[in-house]
Amino acid sequence: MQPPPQPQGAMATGAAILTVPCSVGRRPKRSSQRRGSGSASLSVRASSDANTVTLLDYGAGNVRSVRNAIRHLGFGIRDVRSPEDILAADRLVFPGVGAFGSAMDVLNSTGMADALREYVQMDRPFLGICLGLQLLFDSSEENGPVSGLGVIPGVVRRFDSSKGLIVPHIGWNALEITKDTQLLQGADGHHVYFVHSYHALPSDANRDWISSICNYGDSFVSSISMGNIQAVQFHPEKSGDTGLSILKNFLSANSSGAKVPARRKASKLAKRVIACLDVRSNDNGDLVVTKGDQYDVRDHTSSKEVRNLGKPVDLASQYYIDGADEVSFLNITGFRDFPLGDLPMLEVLRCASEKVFVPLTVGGGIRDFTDANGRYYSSLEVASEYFRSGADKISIGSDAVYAAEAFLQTGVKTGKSSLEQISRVYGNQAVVVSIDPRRVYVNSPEDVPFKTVKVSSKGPSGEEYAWYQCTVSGGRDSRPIGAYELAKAVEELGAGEILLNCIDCDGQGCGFDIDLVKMVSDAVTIPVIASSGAGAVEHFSEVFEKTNASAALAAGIFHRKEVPILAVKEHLVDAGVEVRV
Ligand code: 1PR
Repeated sequence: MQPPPQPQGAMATGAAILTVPCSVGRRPKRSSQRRGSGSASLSVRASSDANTVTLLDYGAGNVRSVRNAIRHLGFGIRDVRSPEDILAADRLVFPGVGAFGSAMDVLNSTGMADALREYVQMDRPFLGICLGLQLLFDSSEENGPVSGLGVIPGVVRRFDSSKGLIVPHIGWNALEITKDTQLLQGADGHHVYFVHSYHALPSDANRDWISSICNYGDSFVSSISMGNIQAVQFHPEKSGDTGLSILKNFLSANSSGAKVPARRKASKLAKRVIACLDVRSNDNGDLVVTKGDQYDVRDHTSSKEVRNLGKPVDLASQYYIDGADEVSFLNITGFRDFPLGDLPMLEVLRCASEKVFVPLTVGGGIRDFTDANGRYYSSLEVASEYFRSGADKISIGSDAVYAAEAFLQTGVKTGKSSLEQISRVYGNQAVVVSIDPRRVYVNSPEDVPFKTVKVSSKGPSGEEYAWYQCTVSGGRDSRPIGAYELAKAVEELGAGEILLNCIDCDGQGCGFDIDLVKMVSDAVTIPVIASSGAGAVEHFSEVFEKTNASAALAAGIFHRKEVPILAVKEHLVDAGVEVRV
């Protein structure tokens, strides 16, 4: 396994040494009590660079997006390497990543837990993000119960999916601001991006801390604020302009907040519109965005060239500006090439993540691999490199099909498949399974051992039913498993989301395969992204009205500039579908 990502950046130099007390408290003391009284413990280096923020990256996952957003806003980053660096910080950002229990293990064993408690108790500027909020609480049920930092009374619980609630909570949701804070100025009425399975519960004991709540199944704590201590459950670094302005409110003490009025007040979890870029090298060796018709990406002319619809980073940046809620890159020849040998693709991710402040997913070629020199790479290493290069989620295609087949045959979860390993280390919210099914018509459900649907349009010989046969290697090989069976199996194996393509509909512009999307989105409790076939704005409202899809993805209509993303969003608003505008 590849070592966890290492923090980058420089440490403070030439700073003065002070001493501070080491004690634990629930409520930070006001700033008049900063630095000084009580028994000496950890040394503090005072630094005064107003444009530098200290980042606590304990190496458990990817915080590249947070780094990119901070740098984009014009601030430098100083990395924490020891507890003393925490106490020396003028402004500390703590983007917690990974699982609650392992994060606390690292913080306790390095002495950083005590330093964090002390920093917070002194009421020094602090911004926790996601797990960085949860860790402030007394305890979490994740891998536990596990004790947290104990700064805020209360517990962290898993969302309850037993009544059909889709978990993880992934997407753009609305904040209900309960306390006037500088941090959230400008955020009222806007959507922000969440991705988590656990949440802090509001209670009488922690009411004073809460600055906003959010509703998903139940109300949960979406941000806290007390003196200089702030934390948010959502990801400001992935929440577009709204998130960047929240981050700026924290980074520049004098920022007044972006007072951009919401075009429409956010009220609940929004349906997402995702732009997808199928990427591969063309015959000249240039990495291009291409687009297939039923997965055939070559021109139907004598040249048979790979269609070239633009440059990956340029298109991704444009889609971000145009209002895409997420951008996906699929390395469509990854199944035959080794992704870590594809340095241009990794560079694409790095560059895109510096410009795109909504979630980035990357897929293609995530599997175990032995290169020409006999060096073995695990799928976890491949995924880790994608995460390090700027991906927020990775997407697994072919390898997930093999894992699901093995699981359904044996009934045993070996824990060794790429899907299981990656979701164990990075969390299931970071793992998408991409399904590439092809419709197979049958006369009766009894004809096949797979789940069928009664189709809306009969087959060529009048068949009334179909099953959806999964494929691997970009549709080249068909497998003995249906999309329904695959979706349920990968949910059990740890997938956090399903990207549901349909080879028959890909590039046809005739709409999503509603029968397929409904069947799969009704079968699982993880989010399903409907993909393939969008040709008009009405196709998006149709898929959201008729199925349980959480997001809809399109490629061709955006690349060919036939339908702007904003037109899709405006149509969805008119149709009464909640979206981020
Ligand atoms: O099997 O783990 O290496 O992953 C390969 C990935 O590459 C899979 O996610 C697979 O879906 C994708 N892929 C492989 N070959 C192709 C191809 O097109 N020849 N693209 C391919 C899949 C489907 C969507 C497309 C939608 C929307 N492309 O990505 O963007 O169908 O298109 P539309 O709006 O134009 O209809 P592995």
